[in-house]
Amino acid sequence: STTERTFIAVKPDGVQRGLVGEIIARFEKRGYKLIALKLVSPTKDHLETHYEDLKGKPFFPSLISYMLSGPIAAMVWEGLDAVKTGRAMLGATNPLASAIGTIRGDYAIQTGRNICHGSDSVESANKEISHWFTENELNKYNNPLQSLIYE
Ligand code: YYY
Ligand code: MG
Repeated sequence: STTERTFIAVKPDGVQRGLVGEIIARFEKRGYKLIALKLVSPTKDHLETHYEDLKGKPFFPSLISYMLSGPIAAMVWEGLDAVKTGRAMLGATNPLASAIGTIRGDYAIQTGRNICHGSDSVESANKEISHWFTENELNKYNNPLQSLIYE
């Protein structure tokens, strides 16, 4: 559906490297609709819940300290197949395995500094969106461009 939503975040390295605008621009230009956007410094608890499925992995502690190393640009994008296409736009988890033309494939080298996050399913997108945003922060507006993007 054209109202599918995904949670996309620019991680601390991406923010500090000045890649927020570039990443937003790619989603804007593709035709996705921006629903929510904020720069946040979440608690350790918040990040551990966000990555709770990875608790127990050897890289979990370093992942959490990486995510705590600076502010994160959190956003929600809406549109047809937003979750799957969002992941395709980010590229593979390991940037060296990401195709050129993807965000990670163009701007990152190592898995532990892969600059961005994207929900991996509609179910986790809904969970992540409500974990990072309040209902009030999810903006409701009509974007007339949608009639040019969808047939
Ligand atoms: O969804 P995605 O970010 O592509 O990968 P996940 O398997 O969910 O892992 C989340 C996050 O953890 C990844 O973006 C980097 C980090 N990580 C790591 O540091 N080392 C690994 N071997 C796997 C993941
Ligand atoms: Mg993931």
